[in-house]
Amino acid sequence: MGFVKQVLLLFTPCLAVSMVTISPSKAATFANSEGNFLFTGFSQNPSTTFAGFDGDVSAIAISESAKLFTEANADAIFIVDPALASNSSSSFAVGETGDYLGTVESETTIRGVFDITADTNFNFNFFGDLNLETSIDNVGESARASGDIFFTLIDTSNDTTVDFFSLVGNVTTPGGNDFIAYDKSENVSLSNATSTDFNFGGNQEFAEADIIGSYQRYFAANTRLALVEVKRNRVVVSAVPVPEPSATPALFIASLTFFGCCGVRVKAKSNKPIKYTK
Ligand SMILES: [Ca+2]
Repeated sequence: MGFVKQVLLLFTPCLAVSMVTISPSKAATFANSEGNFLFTGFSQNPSTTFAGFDGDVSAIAISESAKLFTEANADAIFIVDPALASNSSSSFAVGETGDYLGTVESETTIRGVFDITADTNFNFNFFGDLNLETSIDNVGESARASGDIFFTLIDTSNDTTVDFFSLVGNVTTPGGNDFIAYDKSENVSLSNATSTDFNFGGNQEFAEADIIGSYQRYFAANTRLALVEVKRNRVVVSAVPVPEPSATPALFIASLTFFGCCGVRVKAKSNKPIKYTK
């Protein structure tokens, strides 16, 4: 799967970056969600294709000392002849000092429509990976990384899903709700090389999956079949003031008001580039 990752990273542009002065070596919170997917070996070329990607970042300083960085990357392509589709997206956020909230979302979508003639086997291969990582240092900090990848095969004559594959994961630090799991329909096959790995608990957590599989289905009648794949990667990092145990309610209210008044918002949004292939 290292190969798939390397190939896809070659053409993954940075969509958006937002930062409030930072030197990542001092990172206190960290979250990364990255996914890659590749479709090859189609038994026929598509009639029409679409590939799109999007990213959105936000870095909000709650206190004046806040330092954080957020970045979204995404790309997608669907080549018609010979048919090949791939997409890559990542969301990354790191916070260093102060109180802050950083959020990142990246998304890719590809779609190919195949006109399958009666009495034909339609098939293709797919490779994918999803990597989620989180890390915190102190009480009051939190990091979350989540991602989902799914593709469906839809009979466009009646908009019915005939087959599907899904991969979903979430890691939250601190706290539970950590998982990574995949599901599929009958005509989707996964190689024995497909694997998941994770470490849940503590201040550093991760979940990852490497997917290798294939699709094959016999179509007795003429069928217009759409392959639609959507991939999303999200991260959130935050550090919030931790009230002193001895603080009186009056002091706590005063500190909330202080942070509210001094909040600085820095936001960068992508120009939502959409790329079409013929
Ligand atoms: Ca956790």
